[in-house]
Amino acid sequence: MSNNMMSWLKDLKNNFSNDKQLTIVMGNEAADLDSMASAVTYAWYLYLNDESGNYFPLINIPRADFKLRTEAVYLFKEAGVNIDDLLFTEDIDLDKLKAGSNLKLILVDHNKLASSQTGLETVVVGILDHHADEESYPPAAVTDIRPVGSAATLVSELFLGDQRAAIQKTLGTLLLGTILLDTVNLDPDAGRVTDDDSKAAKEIIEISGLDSKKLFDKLQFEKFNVSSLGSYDLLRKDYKEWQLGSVKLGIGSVLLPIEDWVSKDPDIADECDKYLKERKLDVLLAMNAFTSPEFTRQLVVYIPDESLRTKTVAFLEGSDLGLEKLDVNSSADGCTFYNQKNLGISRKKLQPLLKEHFEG
Ligand SMILES: [Mn+2]
Repeated sequence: MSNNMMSWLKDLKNNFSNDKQLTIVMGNEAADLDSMASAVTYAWYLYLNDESGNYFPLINIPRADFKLRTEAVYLFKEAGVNIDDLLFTEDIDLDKLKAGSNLKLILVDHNKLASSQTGLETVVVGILDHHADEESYPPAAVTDIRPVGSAATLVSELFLGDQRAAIQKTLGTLLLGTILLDTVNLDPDAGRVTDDDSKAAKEIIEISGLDSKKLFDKLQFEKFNVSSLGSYDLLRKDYKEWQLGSVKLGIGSVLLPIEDWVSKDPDIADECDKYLKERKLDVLLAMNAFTSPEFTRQLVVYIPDESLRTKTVAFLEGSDLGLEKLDVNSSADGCTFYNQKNLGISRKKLQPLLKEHFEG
């Protein structure tokens, strides 16, 4: 038996096989920090209470996407967890396991499977979640679905109940960090925290001695710290695309001033071109938004087709965005850069304007 979470994870990864009976504990497909931390810690809890159970946490995204969750990269590292020891979607063949009658599923941080995973409903045996109950699982599944601020609170309560000795730095950091980020540092004004979250967090702070203010501030900073990401990852971190008539439009939301982006990556136009071609886009926009110290919006336009570019740029410059051309000292030929004076137009508002323009 392993009583150390890090060595348990390493053993799990080394002994993993798609050909034996497993109980997979997984978070939702958005794979935010809560989903990932709750899956890992709940699987650890289940193992501590049933060593023969073969509980495996699954991070429900491809490994290459993990680095986009910069707050999770920080928290797992701070906790001492080696990302190489975690299982991601490409490591596990859920359909094969199910076909061999080798799969049981426990869902955390969601209670309805993603549309790409609905074939797995019949093997769901347990759920730990804080979203509205969609009652989309077998009646025999054991569930704890309560509207608290974080699924990590539900996992914390289990450890506080009968595995208090396990609440050391690694586990405490994962659970407390997640609860704090989800509840905006237990702030009632943010409207996320419940009494259960506060109670669990306070007990973990007492037992682990962790500094909650320091942990929250660092997590909040890392959530918006995209300095580790290159242009390709900056574009896809928070990205949406639409087919609007004959035009395929992609808009990335980027948390960095254009000036910083361009000095980080002088080849920004090449990267935009690669990104656009890979996704077969006609129009690629980046909406930059950041606070430094004032909240600021900027816009990057990349459209290789000249006639489409001329028309689209004319439309954007004549719209309510309040665009002002930005002179950027770079070899970024092909990209057009703007300051966006109208701070009220987010991606959610710009998309319908472009839909009308391209489809109208
Ligand atoms: Mn959650």
